[in-house]
Amino acid sequence: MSAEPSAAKPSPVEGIKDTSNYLRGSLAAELAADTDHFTEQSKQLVKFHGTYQQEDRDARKKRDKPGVGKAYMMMIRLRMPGGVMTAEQYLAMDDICGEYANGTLRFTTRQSIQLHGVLKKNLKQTIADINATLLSTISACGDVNRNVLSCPAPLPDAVRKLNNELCFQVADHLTPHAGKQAYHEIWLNGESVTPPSEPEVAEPIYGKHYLPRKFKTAFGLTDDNCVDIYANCLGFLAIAENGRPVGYNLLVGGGMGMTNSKPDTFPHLAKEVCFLEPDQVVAAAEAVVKLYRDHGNRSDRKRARIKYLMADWGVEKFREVFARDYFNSPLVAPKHAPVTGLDLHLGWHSQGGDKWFYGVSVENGRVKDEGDFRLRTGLREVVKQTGCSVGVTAQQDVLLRNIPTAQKATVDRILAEHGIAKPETLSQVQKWSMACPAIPTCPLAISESERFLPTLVDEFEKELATMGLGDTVLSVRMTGCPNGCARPYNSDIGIVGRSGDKYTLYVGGRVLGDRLSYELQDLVPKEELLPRLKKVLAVYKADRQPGEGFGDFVTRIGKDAVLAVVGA
Ligand code: SRM
Ligand code: SF4
Repeated sequence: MSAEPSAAKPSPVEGIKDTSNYLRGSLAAELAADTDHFTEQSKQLVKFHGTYQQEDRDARKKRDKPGVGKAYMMMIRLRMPGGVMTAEQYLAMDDICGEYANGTLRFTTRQSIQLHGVLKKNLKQTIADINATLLSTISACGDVNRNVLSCPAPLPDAVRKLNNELCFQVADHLTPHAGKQAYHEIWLNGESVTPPSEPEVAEPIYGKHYLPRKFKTAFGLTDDNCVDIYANCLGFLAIAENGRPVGYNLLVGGGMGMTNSKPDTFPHLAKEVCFLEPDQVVAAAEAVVKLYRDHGNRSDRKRARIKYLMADWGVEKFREVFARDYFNSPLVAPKHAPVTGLDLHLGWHSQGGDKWFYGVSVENGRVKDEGDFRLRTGLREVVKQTGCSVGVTAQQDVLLRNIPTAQKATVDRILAEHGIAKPETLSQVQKWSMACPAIPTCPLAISESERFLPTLVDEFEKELATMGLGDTVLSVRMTGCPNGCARPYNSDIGIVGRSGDKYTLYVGGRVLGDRLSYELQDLVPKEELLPRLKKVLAVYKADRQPGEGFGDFVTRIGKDAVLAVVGA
């Protein structure tokens, strides 16, 4: 199936992919050169291999001095389908972050781990060391299918088991073919391979231009939407009958990012396309990817995600093209399957038999040692002493898995000795909050996020407790720009960096992740965020219906009523 003819000029990144010889470009030569950064072309290509070129933005302030240039550094992102790794792999990552990165690990909102601050001269060795543990970074970034999500809680049920199996199958199936050979050549001194000239053979799913933009896939559960399935390009929502998996609703077209200067960009939740038998899942994933490959926008990268195809076409046209040209099969209507819950999986949970897992709440996903709070060392010690496997959740938390009953007390002791709080002692707002890294590493950040949210949450939890709302489950998500990496547009409260110390305030999503919020106010000074939210919370407390969540309340009373309360 060839792409629809388009009069619009392809974006420069399309040219880079075109001449890259399946993601090779001049990466090998540039890696070998004694420079501290990559050229613009390689900066784009290196993403497909799981790493981004960044600069230390805090160091920018000193750059006025003569002779001081950019402090370049690389961020490395792992490919970890379902967010799981063995004890050995986790310990190796911990070693690597100490040796080559900034001494921290960062659990991401897509069940992965990022390393920050790796120097280019150490990049090849770092990626080789990661691969030596049988982990990889391939396709963690770039215009391909990225890390596939699936809940890592090892609970003994058939639906979760199937989700995890299919998560691995889809991740494998959508891994680039020629791109994988390039990865081995460049990073692992693999044998040099000349890819076949026909894209259908060299790269049978993607072709030589790969996808128009990034592509994200998740496997979800109706009673536990911890993967935030509606925010994904492609979602498989498990349908169960009597605890047995019977199939999946196929969801397409979720995404969060938007650009302030472009009103035709927006967050969008995935739409239901059809119902699938489990053995149709891999073929359906390939079909959606190929449809997107051929019909996605390749000229304007700000409007290139599959969510715009879904929004522009509508579900009916999407279904028609999908069934006729790609899936080659009549579609079965999706089942009625609303999501009804989300579990953070914190604290102790039985896995059945003699095994347990323990969920640790990790503030904004950052694993570090700081004063008496020694999360990095504490997690390392637990993993070392128990040999437990590790699961990263899409809520930036970590599950320590497969712990025998006899070792539960050891785990509790180690965590306490390292100042790691029990989840039951944390406030709801802290447990349900997330922030993206933003400044100092993210080049796109306009405002602080990970370094600002903890202060705001501390004040917020005090206010909520004073108001008698301490037990309210409330998701607060902050990002340093409108790209939406911590998914602020479907949470109860979203705080999005707009201009330095000013933020756009969103309200009206909810923990379930199945509804978008609305923009309440723009350019809110950071010191005004809490006072304004407090006014709304007071009305919420007085006027809410039994069991009504904050996001539900502000959606019911509507924006005008909320604005009348907030004033300003
Ligand atoms: Fe993201 C770009 C961090 C999840 C939407 N994201 C970036 C970059 C790589 C900045 C860049 O392009 O140079 C950030 C690196 C910052 C740093 O210093 O680490 C970055 N994104 C993250 C992470 C680490 C945030 C976190 O707090 O964990 C998440 C890594 C996920 C992973 O392991 O793969 C992360 N990013 C997301 C999500 C959430 C999700 O997928 O569930 C989204 C919203 C969903 C979506 O894709 O629409 C998201 N990131 C973006 C966008 C907007 C894309 C768009 O088309 O709208 C960008 C900007 C871009 O791609 O140009 C972006
Ligand atoms: Fe960077 Fe913006 Fe993503 Fe935050 S939301 S990590 S500031 S791109």
